[in-house]
Amino acid sequence: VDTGDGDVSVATKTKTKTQRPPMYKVMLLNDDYTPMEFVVHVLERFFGITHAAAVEIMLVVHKKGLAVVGVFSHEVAETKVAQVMDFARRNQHPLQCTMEKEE
Ligand code: TYC
Repeated sequence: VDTGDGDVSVATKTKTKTQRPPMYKVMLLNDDYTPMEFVVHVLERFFGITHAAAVEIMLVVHKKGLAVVGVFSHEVAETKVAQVMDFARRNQHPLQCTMEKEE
C-alpha cells in the first residue's frame, strides 16, 4: 500500500471460508409390501416430483433398496420425513423414509 510517504507496505487480508449450513439427503427405503403406486404418489405429493420422474425413482428404490429423493436443510428434511412417515402409517404401509447428513 503506497500512502505517499515513501513507505510501501503490503496489505494482507485474511479470507475466511464461508460456512454453509449442512444439507441432508432424504431417502426412501424399499420394502416388500408398499404398493408401487403409493410410492409414486408420495414422491409427487411431498417432493413435487413429476409422475415420470417419480416412477423412475420408485423403480430405483425397488431395485437397489434405497434412493436419495432430494437434499434439503435440516428443518425441511425433518418435515419431509415426518410427512412421509405419517402418510404411510395412516395408510397402513410399512414405507420408510430417512434422512442423513451430507458429507
Ligand atoms: N417393493 C415394493 C413392491 O414391490 C415397491 C416399493 C418401491 C416399496 C419403493 C417401497 O420405497 C419403496 N410393491
